[in-house]
Amino acid sequence: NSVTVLAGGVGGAKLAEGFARLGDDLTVIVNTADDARIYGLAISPDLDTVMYTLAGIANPRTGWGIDGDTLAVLDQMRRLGQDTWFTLGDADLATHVLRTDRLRRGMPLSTVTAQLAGALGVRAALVPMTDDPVATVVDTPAGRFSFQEYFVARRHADTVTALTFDGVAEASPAPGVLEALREAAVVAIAPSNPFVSVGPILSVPGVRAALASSSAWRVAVSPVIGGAALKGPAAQMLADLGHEVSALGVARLYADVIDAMCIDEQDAGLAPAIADLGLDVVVTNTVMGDGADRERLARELLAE
Ligand code: GDP
Ligand code: FO1
Ligand code: CA
Repeated sequence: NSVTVLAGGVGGAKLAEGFARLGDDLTVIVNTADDARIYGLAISPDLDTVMYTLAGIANPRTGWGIDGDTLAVLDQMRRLGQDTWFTLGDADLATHVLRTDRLRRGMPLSTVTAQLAGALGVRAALVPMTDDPVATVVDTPAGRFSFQEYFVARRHADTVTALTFDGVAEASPAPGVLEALREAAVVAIAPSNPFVSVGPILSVPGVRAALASSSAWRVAVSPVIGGAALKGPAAQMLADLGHEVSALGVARLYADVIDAMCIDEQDAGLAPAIADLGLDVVVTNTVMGDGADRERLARELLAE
């Protein structure tokens, strides 16, 4: 089976791990609109979350960062009077130092990512949505914030009035992205945030059209279960931006580019309304705890 997953960070990484455990020929296309520069270093949180998860070294408590990492550098940054709201672990910093150096030498992000993932033993193809700079900007009643300021520094507490993906109109899909959408047998949209994780990927020129016309079987897994997100601002964003806060609200966002919607058994009652959108509905346990859960969900999707 050749499988392509569209992913943000934590939710994306979990489903990608499920497919990776099945040993499929796997490509993961990852959001880069969360990328930030901190202490001059190029940080790609969603790429690193997927990379560390597939490498088996992710922090299981947070989903991001490296398991067992320490904070000596961050502690020293604080002594040096720096802001330390973004928790960069010592081992994690090695990734950012190497990425920053290679980008500065002119290497595309997709090549940097393939090298880092390869060095960590990741077998799947890990591909950024684009090699070009794209940055999510969040408008709120308190002002305009970069994505990480909104999400981490302000703990995604602000009402979101608008989202802009700066640079996306001028961006091109990274090498392999369109092919992975067109040539896969299955394309899965992970249970990632539809607005700030999947939204940027689908906004890269050519991506939405490639998915819309792909002959792959296309399925999206809802990140909203029982009207709530398992973590993060997905449910709040649905509400703030005027959508129904449910798996049906998510299904409506994707209806024109998917064949099937996978929802949690808690939401079985929404199946008829989702079917009315012209979609097949897969109802199962979509809560992914350990690796076995992730693998089971991936297997169930492939069985459809
Ligand atoms: P981020 O970039 O780290 O914020 O992560 P993503 O955008 O990839 O995923 C965030 C979404 O994942 C949240 O809306 C969660 O509700 C959803 N999520 C996390 N874990 C699970 C899970 O096990 N099952 C489902 N269905 N959704 C999940
Ligand atoms: N998320 C947090 O909520 N707090 C942090 O301090 C934090 C640090 C961090 C460091 C490296 C990295 O790769 C990711 C990190 N994340 C942190 C996660 C990440 O920024 C967010 O989960 C996503 O971008 C939100 O979509
Ligand atoms: Ca993210």
